[in-house]
Amino acid sequence: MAKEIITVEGMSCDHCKQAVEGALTNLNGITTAEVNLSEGNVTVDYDPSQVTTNSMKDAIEDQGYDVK
Ligand SMILES: [Cu+2]
Repeated sequence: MAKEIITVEGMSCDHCKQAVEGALTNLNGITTAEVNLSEGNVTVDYDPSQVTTNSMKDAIEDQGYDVK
């Protein structure tokens, strides 16, 4: 398993948190995704053989947020 912290712009409330966490945990290979609203990032635990960080970024951007 690997861990990645992704900086996400535009998350402001609990709805944003749920949207980003939900989009990520829907991807195969992601065990947990936890948004930190005050820091503007999401910490993801994942299996690198099943999912790439690019797929995570696409999933976040599909929800309308910008990934740094
Ligand atoms: Cu929001």
